Amino acid sequence: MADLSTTIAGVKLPNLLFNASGVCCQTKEDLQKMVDSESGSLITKSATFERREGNPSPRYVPLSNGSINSMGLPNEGYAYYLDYAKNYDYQSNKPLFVSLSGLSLEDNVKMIEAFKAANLPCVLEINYSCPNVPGKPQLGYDFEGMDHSLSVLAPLIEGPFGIKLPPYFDIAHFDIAASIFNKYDNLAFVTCVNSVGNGLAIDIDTEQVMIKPKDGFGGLGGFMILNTALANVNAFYRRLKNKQVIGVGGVTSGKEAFLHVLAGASAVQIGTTLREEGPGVFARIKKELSDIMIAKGYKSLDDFRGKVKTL
Ligand code: RRO
Repeated sequence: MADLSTTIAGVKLPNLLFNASGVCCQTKEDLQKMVDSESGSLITKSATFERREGNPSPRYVPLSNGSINSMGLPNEGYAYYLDYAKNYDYQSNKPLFVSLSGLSLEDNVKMIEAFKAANLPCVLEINYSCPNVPGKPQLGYDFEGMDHSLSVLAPLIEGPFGIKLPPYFDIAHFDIAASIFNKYDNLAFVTCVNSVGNGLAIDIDTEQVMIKPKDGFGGLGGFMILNTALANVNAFYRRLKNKQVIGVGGVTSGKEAFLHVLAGASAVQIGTTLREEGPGVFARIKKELSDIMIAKGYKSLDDFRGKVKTL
């Protein structure tokens, strides 16, 4: 095998692959499946201050080239994940990331204060990009709001942390977002991308939308968003100083994982393919990526990270 190890926010991962928050990570049983898999790390479902049921079902549907979801932030409440993080065996297990998605800045402050008081070696990923809570626009598209949130949360967290971003589609937006992120020294990584928000899937036979919440509107994931994901990874890789990018979107095989690293990713998360295939996906994609690297003569991720050539 080629060397697939990486370091994120100063934490060493035995390999670059792990789950995208939201998949296989809501309950302790889900998280144990991630621990038992060949992933290099694991991340919890985005937590809110209180437990949430989420939106009515059907709220996730696989499509021919990806998926659509409007889960609505179902989670056990932050205290559940804090308890999990407190009892996690950091010595003998892979690193743990915890995703937080407060419905207000005050909720994020309260959750972060609780994690800080516990003084744990887990890494926080603050989710600025859930597209599916009715009546709550995502902060990732509100640059002033995101800057204000970071100005409060970054000093509070103190240590290295990351943020989960929505996809951006305009060069001006990459520039504005990067100029904000570069102001915060302990913002160690950005995770690009969350699902492409508010797509619509329609069944031609029934002439019905395919998921129930929000009249069928939901976040798109899987192979159909690969090129949007690669663009966001590369755009931020080029613009961010002393920060890392975690790539997510469209990874179905070692090939797409390789492309994410070539675009600049230091780690790669898997969402839709994990949901459809189960945790065995990590062993498969590790092997496929290693085979590609060996065929190309690359020994480690550093040999080709961010080295995509332009014409
Ligand atoms: O729970 C969700 O509906 C959800 C979240 Br929090 C997110 O960040 N991204 C997504 O596609 N779904």
